[in-house]
Order: sequence, then C-alpha cells, then structure tokens
Amino acid sequence: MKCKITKSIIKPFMSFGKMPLANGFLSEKDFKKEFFYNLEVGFSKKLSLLQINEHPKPTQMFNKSYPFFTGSSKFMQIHFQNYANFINKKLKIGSNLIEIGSNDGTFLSNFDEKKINVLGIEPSKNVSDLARKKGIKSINKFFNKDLLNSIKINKHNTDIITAANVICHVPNLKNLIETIDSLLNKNGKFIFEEPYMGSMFKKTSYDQIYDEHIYMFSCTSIKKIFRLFDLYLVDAIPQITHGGSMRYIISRKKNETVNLNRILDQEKKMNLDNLQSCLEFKKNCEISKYKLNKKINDFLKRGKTISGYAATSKSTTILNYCNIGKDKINYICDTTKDKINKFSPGKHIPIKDMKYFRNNKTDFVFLFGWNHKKEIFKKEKKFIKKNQWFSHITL
Ligand code: DWN
Repeated sequence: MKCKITKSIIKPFMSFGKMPLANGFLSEKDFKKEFFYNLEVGFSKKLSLLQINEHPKPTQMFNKSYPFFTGSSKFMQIHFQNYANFINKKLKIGSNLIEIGSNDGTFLSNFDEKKINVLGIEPSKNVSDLARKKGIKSINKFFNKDLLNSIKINKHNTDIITAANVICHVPNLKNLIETIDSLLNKNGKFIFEEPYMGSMFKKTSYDQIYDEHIYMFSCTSIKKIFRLFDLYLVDAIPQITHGGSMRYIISRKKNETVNLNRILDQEKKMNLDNLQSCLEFKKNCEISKYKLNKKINDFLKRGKTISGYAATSKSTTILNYCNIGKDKINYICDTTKDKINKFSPGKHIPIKDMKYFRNNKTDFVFLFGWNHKKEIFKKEKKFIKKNQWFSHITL
C-alpha cells in the first residue's frame, strides 16, 4: 500500500449554509437542541473528487434508528434484483459475497444462501435487525479495519464485495479500501454503485449533497483513488437509479474496457476532472434557488396551497438552502413510520402519512422524491394531475 488518503479539508468552492442532519427528523421537544453544521463543498484537484468539508460523526448519522429502508421503493427492489443477477453471473457455488451497508437486506435477499455465502455488514441496528429477521446474515458494525479484529473472517477469501449508495457515506476511504483489499481474494472484485457527479451536474440536483454524502464520485475520481492502493477501475456502467448513478467495477488487474475509456473521455469534455465544472454547478445552484423561490412565492401570491411528497434526505438540503419553511409548505407526506408525525430537520415542516395526504389535498405538490417519479406518478395518478407536481429540477 503506497498511499495516505484520509479526508483532508480543502478550500470550499461553495456553501449551502447551516444544515441539520439530513435524516434528523425530530419531535417538537427536540427543536431547541437540534444539531447544525456548515455544509461547504470543496474539490480536490489531485483526486478530481467533490467532497464536503464538515460533517457529523458517522455514529451520529447511522444510529440505532436510521429512518431509511432500502425496500421502501418497489422500483428499487426490482433494481436490486437486477443488480443481484449481474453479480450472480460472476459467482459460482460456494462463493463468498459481502455487502457493505446492507441495510434491510433488500439486495442480499436475492441470493440463494445454499449456494452463495452471503454476509451483510450494516452499522444501523434497526435496519440490520430487520435483515436478520428475514434470515439474512447481517452484522451490526461499521465496515472498517476494526471489523476484521472483531469477527471471525478469513482474509483474502472473498470473491465479491458489493455496495450500493454506501461508499460516498464513508469519510475514511483509506481505511475502507484497505479493509476491502485485505478481504478480497486474488481474483476478487469490488463492485459498487453511487450517485454520479456527472448526472448531478447535468440536472443541478444539488440535493444529492448532504451530511451522509461526503463524496460525489465520477469515473475519473474513482480511477485515481483506487490506483493509489494498487486496485484498478476496469469498467463502469451507468444506472438510472437516484437520478443518475454509476456502477463501478474494481479489480486487482488493470484491464480497462473500451466502455470505461469512452466514459472517461466524456468526463474530460464535461470538465469533471477540474474545478471549472464545479464553478458552473455553483452558478446553476444559485439560479435554481432563485427560480424555486420565485415559483413558490408566485403560487402563494395566487392563494394556492402546497404540500411535499416524500420526506427524503435530499429534501433537507433543498428546504434549508432555499429557506423554505412551514409558512410555504403545509406538510410533507411519507411512507416511513419513523418519520411520520415528526418534523423535517431544520425547517420543522410536519411529516404526515399518506392518508393525511389524501384527506388534505393541496393545489400543488413538491415532489422531493423526484428520483422515484415513475413509481410515484403511477401510484398517485388518480389523485394528482400531472400539472400539479413540481420540483427544483425538471420533472
Ligand atoms: O444514499 C442514500 C439513499 C440511497 O437513500 C441515503 N443517504 C439515504 C436515502 O436518501 P433519500 O432519503 O433521499 O432516499 P430516497 O429513496 O430518494 O427517498 C426515500 C424516502 O422517500 C423515504 O422516506 C420513503 C419516501 N417515499 C415515499 O414516501 N413514497 C418513497 C417512495 C418511493 C414512495 O412512493
């Protein structure tokens, strides 16, 4: 191992201001002691890596009652079936498979445990317990070097390590990658999916940036990071999930596909390897904020009412950055039990269940779960007309 990368503070190129925990849905009695930090974004020229500077401790974010369940979206359940099929093709009977951040076991439930030895590592107790209840081997711990000392596990014996929407949550990438390195066998692969910086810049979907998303990756940054550990990005496959993601395939052997080289060229053209694209993104965020406030104020001036749909982590960035509170949005509806009857982080908009949404119709609905648009529109088409939906990005 040649390198020393730990997250270092870099000069920010933009700030979203004071932010609460993205998933810190809270009760009224806790308003006064709510935690805030400065959401500043920097860009490492060396690694072409977008990162936030300050963030709460991982134990503060991924705790015993983490309110996000992978299985909460039907579309994502199908996506994880397809992702599992993709991985299954690379395994044989008796192979060892580990998922980092296995949440409620949605992905691992697609494997036949009689054929594949699956193991999920999940730091949030509530979701890890849920996976265990489904019969999936899940260890309630953070995936890092300490894990190797605390559980019985053979080194260099894992065929595939996977993750989805997890690696950008881990501040100490050095520790994480070294742990992966010591578990994978000589032909082992690390395959993971993450929201894609290129899609975020194209859509100006700045709400992908919040405390849990410490990094925003591109193929260029992933290639640079893993190379430092003698591990190589060999292929990348774009995904439509979460508004545009990328599946990265890491191997011990350097053997880049034509497809990967094409994406890397595209990223150069988009300036994803340098600060220019970030400065453009910053400008676009400011324009987006102005336009969103104007749209909402116009609705209100016309006497219209607004509710929000899906109390996503992402909504915390939008509401706090754009300073939108309960004077503008009456409530946000959501399907998650742990969020219902609480209040949104920072802006304290009430979170209500879907029954409330049906009985308290508003003129317009802010779709915070815009990445689940297809699924939600289909579900709600009887109740909400197409022209009643809006978001900070084009729907
Ligand atoms: O990376 C992360 C992604 C994968 O999931 C995490 N850091 C946290 C979380 O982010 P998110 O909250 O922005 O994820 P989603 O999947 O965009 O939104 C989930 C929320 O939306 C849940 O609270 C459930 C809600 N929802 C709903 O109320 N009705 C979702 C769907 C599909 C629905 O129909």
